[in-house]
Formats: sequence, structure tokens, C-alpha cells
Amino acid sequence: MRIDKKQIDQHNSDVQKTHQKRFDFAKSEIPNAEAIIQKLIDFNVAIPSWALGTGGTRFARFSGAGEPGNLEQKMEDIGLLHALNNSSGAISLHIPWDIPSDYAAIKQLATDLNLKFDAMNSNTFQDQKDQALSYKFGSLQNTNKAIRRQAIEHNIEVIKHGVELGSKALTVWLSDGSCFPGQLNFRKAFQNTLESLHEIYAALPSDWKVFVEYKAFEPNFYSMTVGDWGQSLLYANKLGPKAFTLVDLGHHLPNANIEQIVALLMMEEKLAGFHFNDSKYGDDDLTVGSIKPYQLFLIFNELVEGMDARGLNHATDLGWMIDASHNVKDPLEDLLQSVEAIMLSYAQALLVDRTQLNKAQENNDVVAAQEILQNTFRTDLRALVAEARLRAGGALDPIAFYRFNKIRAGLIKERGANTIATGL
Ligand code: LRH
Ligand code: MN
Repeated sequence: MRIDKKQIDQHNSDVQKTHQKRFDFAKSEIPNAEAIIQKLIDFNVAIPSWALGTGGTRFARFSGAGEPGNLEQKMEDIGLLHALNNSSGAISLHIPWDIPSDYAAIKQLATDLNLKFDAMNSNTFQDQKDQALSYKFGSLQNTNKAIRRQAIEHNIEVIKHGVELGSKALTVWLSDGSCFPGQLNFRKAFQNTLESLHEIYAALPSDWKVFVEYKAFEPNFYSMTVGDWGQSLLYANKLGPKAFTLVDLGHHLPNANIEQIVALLMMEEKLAGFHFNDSKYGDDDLTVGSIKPYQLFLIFNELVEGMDARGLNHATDLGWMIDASHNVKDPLEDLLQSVEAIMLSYAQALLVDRTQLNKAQENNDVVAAQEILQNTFRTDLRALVAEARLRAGGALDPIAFYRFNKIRAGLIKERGANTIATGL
């Protein structure tokens, strides 16, 4: 399904008056509004190909209707999101869930939908039906050299798919670890994994990066062989300049100070980027900013401070991606909400008065520092984010547009009610 520009123009003229009033007020309060809007227009978040269908848990999956049944339809859905918010201009593929059947056709479709190919994701956390050796006891860590070889070959195959599509990065998330004390020799598991990652690293084209994604637990529940930022950074430093640490917000132990981890990885020039989502307990993969919006703001506050300290390009020098799963919501509405939450936190971080904050920090004026951050977080920037969308050709209120134009009903009419999307 394609969104007609006229539909978006009609929607914007319907809500323009309300928006203008809110925008004029926001602009009167925010001195650097125009600079923030330009940054928002340039900012894009990649959408995971595996989050366009209804997700489930081990207990149940309540399938939604009109889901994309193949890669082309997944790209159509991301094209639809991008047409509405003009901030979802990239897709991140997961192999083998999304092996392109015809590279040229897929690339042409991406061009038509104004989409780029973000990081590719390998998958050695499941056994595929035609697979010779099982990953039950791990992949790159496995005590069996032939199984490590199989996993290395898979990652090299994923790089090849990415090169064809114009991607520039490989994300390696390993479910490897152990469920019981004594099951695993931690040192050997680390060394097998590092030795295997060195082979994958050697297969990277010169302009590619590898993102080492860590996770504290699940599906292993005693140890994970890339279990936290320290272990991931150890791998990335030992691998070389093309290796970085990827932060998935849901992959931390409860109450971890993620914004501090981000600040230090930025300082070490080893931050790959993000898998944005939110969680209350474990790797819940909930809508971004739906549980801990202040934490998301504090993370972006460290990002803006760190990126400006190194003169980085906010839009292109780090990997911005959502990694969520939708058990009870329409996947497209959920993704629209997640992108909105990210844009709002980024906008607020751009609003922080860094001169005053640095002064307060230098003077140990705790209250002043807190007031600066909390007042910024309590500043409503929704009108600026909407204005950025409007200027970039998007819809002022994507969710309202999506519902008013009965997009899901249209997708069900096009695809039927029982199409199932590959993914989690
Ligand atoms: C692991 C993870 C990883 C993906 C998978 C779908 O929890 O975050 O990034 O490969 O989800
Ligand atoms: Mn992830």
C-alpha cells in the first residue's frame, strides 16, 4: 500500500490550525527552535524487518491481520511509516528471515520507497531446518570447531547479502552462554568466540563495521558469553577499529545506568549505536519511551554531549535502530509511537543548555544541574517534532492519519487476514 501525498496534504490542512497555535507558542519559548527542527529533519531511525508482524512470547502469540507475508510487503510497510513521519528511512534485515530473492528488484523497491539498508543481522540463535549442526550449546563459543565454522560461514554469508544491498554493517547478537554453573568454561567460551569473531572481522569489506550486541540473560539464564558492555567492549577492542559495541536498551540487568555506559562508550569511540525499545523487567521489547521516558532523555542527553564533544554527525555517525516486538498492539502504530518517542527525547537533548549545565557541574551545584535537566524534560516539544515532519513532507499526526484513513483495514483487504510475518 502506498500513501498518496494528497491524502497527507488533506490531513495536514485539517489539523494545521491547532498545530500552528501550538508551534507558535513553542517557538516563542525555545530560542534555538529552528536549529532543533533542522536536526530532527535530518534524523532517521532504522526499522527492524522482524518487527512488522505481531510478536509473541513462549506462552502465546495472538496474530494480527494484514501482516506482511514477504520482504517486499515488509518494505512496503516501512515505506508507509516513512511517508507518514519521514524519520524511518531505513530497514535492517535479519538473515535468514529476510533473504532477498532478487537483489536488483529489492534495491529498486527500496529506492522507490526512499529506504536505505541499515545493519544486517545474523542469526545463530536458531537451528534452520536445512542446518547440519545444532546451535543448542552455542555457536561461536561452541566446543565443537565444526559448529563454530558453520556459524562463521553464516555470518560471512550475511555480509555478502549486505554488500549486494549497500548495507555497511553487521550486527552480531549471540544467544551463546550457559544455563547452569559448571556447564561452561567461561575463558574457553570467550576465546572460541573471539577467535570466531576474528574470522568474521577479516571478512568485512574495508568500509564496513561489526556491531557486537551484548545481553545480560535470555535465552541462557546463568551466563551469556557477551553478557554486558564490558565484555562486548573487550571483544571490540581485541578485534580492531571496525568493531563497536551495540546497546540494546532491554539487555541490561535491572536499574543499570545505561546513560553512563553510553557516555563511556562514546568517550572510547566504541559506541556502535542502539536498539531502542523499553522494558520494566527483562528484555520486554516494549514501545520506546513507554516505561522509562526520563531514562531515554538522559541517554540522548549523553549522546548529544558526546557527539558534539567529538564533532560527530548526529544523523549518520551512529546506528539508530528500533528493536521491539508487538504482542498486543498494531505493529505499525507501535513503531510510529516509538519513532515519535525517540524524536522527542533527541529534541529535548538538543534543548539542554550545556553551558549552564557544565557550569553547575563544575560548581557542584547539584540543584541547578537537576533543574536544567528536569525543566528541559518537562518542556513540551511535540509541536517542534510535528513541524519537522510537516516541513519534510510527512503527516502532522501520523497515528491520527493512520486511523482516519483505515490503513490496517486496507492492508487486510490487500493481504487477507491470515498472512504471517517472519520474525520473532
Ligand atoms: C536479541 C535481539 C537481537 C536480535 C533479536 C531479534 O534479544 O535484541 O538484536 O537479533 O533481538
Ligand atoms: Mn536487539
